[in-house]
Amino acid sequence: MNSMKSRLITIITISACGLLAACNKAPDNAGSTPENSPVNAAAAAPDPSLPEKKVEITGNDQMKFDVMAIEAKPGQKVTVTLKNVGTMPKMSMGHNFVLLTQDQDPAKFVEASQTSMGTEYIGPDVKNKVIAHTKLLGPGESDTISFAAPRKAGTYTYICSFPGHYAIGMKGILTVQ
Ligand code: CU1
Repeated sequence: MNSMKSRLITIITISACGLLAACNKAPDNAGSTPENSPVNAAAAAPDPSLPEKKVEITGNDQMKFDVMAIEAKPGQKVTVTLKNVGTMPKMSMGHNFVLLTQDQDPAKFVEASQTSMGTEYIGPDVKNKVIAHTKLLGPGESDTISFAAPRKAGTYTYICSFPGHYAIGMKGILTVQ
């Protein structure tokens, strides 16, 4: 009886491993077009008991966001619209909004992303450090994204990841409290 039970457990364990292995091989959305949806575990559903927080941000040819501080409650739905109000071409003056996880140094994120033009300056090695991001926008373009504010209170940095822009000050802080 006991040996039958243990054999059964062995079989179950083996099939569970098989399933997990299959899961690990699933594609990780590494497509050529970056998605607007959050890409990591912070992509939890927003808390429906909280009102939506709407934020409109502009980015300009001076490499500045006009909104450098956002406040939200843990789990609150945040909708960000970024508009590029500049006139310079996207190739030389594109802007995006990239909200980073707390364990990511923004300067290192930018460094790891500076050659990733094909994925709008979100590097393959650091894309899992992004809570949410817009598209890279040319002059006059805008993009709107929604995400749940992190459940963990604290400060989260958002940046424009176009090379050089973060260093010049194209950044802001989302405070979750
Ligand atoms: Cu920018």
